[in-house]
Amino acid sequence: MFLGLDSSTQSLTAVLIDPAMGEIMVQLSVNFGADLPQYLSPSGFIPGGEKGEVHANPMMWLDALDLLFGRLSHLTDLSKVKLIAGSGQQHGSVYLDGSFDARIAALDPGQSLVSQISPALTRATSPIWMDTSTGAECAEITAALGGSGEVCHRSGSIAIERFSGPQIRRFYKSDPAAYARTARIHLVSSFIASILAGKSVPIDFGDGAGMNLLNLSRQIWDTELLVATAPELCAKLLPPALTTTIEGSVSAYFVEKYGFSSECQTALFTGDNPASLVGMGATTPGNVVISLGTSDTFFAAMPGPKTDPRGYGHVFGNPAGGYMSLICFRNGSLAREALRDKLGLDWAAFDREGLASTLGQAGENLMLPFFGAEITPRHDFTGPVMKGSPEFESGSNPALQARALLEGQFLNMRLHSEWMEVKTERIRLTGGASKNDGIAQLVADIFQAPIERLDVSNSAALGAALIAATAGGHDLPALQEVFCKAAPGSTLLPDPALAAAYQKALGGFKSLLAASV
Ligand code: XUL
Repeated sequence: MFLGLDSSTQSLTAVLIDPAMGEIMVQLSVNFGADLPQYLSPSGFIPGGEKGEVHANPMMWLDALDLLFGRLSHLTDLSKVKLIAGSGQQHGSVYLDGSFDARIAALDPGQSLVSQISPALTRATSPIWMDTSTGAECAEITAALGGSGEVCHRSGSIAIERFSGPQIRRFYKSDPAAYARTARIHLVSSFIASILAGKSVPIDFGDGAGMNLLNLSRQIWDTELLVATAPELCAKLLPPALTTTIEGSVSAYFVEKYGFSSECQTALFTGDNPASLVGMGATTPGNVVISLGTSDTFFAAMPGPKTDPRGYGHVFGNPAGGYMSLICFRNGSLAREALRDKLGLDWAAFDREGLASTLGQAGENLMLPFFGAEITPRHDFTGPVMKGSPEFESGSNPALQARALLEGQFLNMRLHSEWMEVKTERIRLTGGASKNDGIAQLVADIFQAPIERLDVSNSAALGAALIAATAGGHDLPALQEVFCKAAPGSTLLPDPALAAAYQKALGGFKSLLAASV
């Protein structure tokens, strides 16, 4: 059996798979807020941060690990686990002194992880991906490199507030003495992987690319970016490595305490988005995952390290080899809900029947579907911009606005993923709104690609389990055939009759955007 762990913002999840049976044997989560209330982090982070700071207590992640393994060991025989891999929320960073490596090499199973590891922290809390406090540091790194284009070309993204490099710089500037005491900087992923392995292990290419520090095409830390970020930084990071690298046996702490076999191996951990790409069965170019949530995200495999010339998209390493894009759209469900409420509609207006009443006007009315600040494209919108028939613009026929909002969201996605130059052959739709057949059909029609929906609920943890099995010698495409199947009856085909209308609408959308920002 192979174990995948995912340490996400709100929970730590385990997925245990048996490739021979083709089955998920156990899925279990520890919820940080509900299960570890002593950390006062109901949503997985410390509330009330100032100036855009969003931090979490890294010891909470370790208590969650002890709790999860304790519960798992009652459910299943962990001695059957051959290999463990995992993923973590991207960008979060953990700061440790020179005692960390010795501490994790000699963990006493009679004590908790937290009691043994917490003395090694040089920074009590970890900035996580929701943190937006590093605007000044992003500007400084960008200036040192000679502009955003250069940072993007090297690292796969322009300097981004939540990315680990700018966060490291902010720590160095605000507490240089603690920074100097820091011997190791880990990501959430490599921190947990190190504890399992009983030694500091590298950051993988998937998660490492979310730091503004990795040279994407050379797959090594980028000297100029390191220098622009903070002094002596290279010495605090191990050289990055492939996700499927096996690091050795699991630490004796886990063998003695939870019954893992001393032969159980550990692989590197990656970011939750690269792991989701694996768990959604989308690691080969041509496959796209669109996740519909509070924000919408678009991610897809890419063969080469191409970057977004406009700097909106990010490029990470693909655990299966090659690269992947990640593009976030802030106005996701938030915008769908805002329009629903504004027009007094219910969700039926956004479903198959509601949308059928306006099918004749597909692509005819245009909406820039932004109810507030957007990051793709980056602009402080104050409300949607509309261009079309009077009954559309006035809202006298609300169904037209429901259609145009959804069309606008997916035309915007199509427009802002063109830089990848990878033809979309299949889209796997996930997240809350993906169950809506009306929305799913509209996505199929706009991208002119079939839509599939999977029965997968923990795609990052499943992806991690598949990475573990792959590192253990199994064939990833064969595993994905079994574990990442489309749910029966979930596939929708595009209507070729709408291709021309949406091609024209894409041009109109682009012009309207150019005129509005
Ligand atoms: C990606 C990002 C989030 C985190 C948390 O850039 O910030 O998706 O990985 O899930």
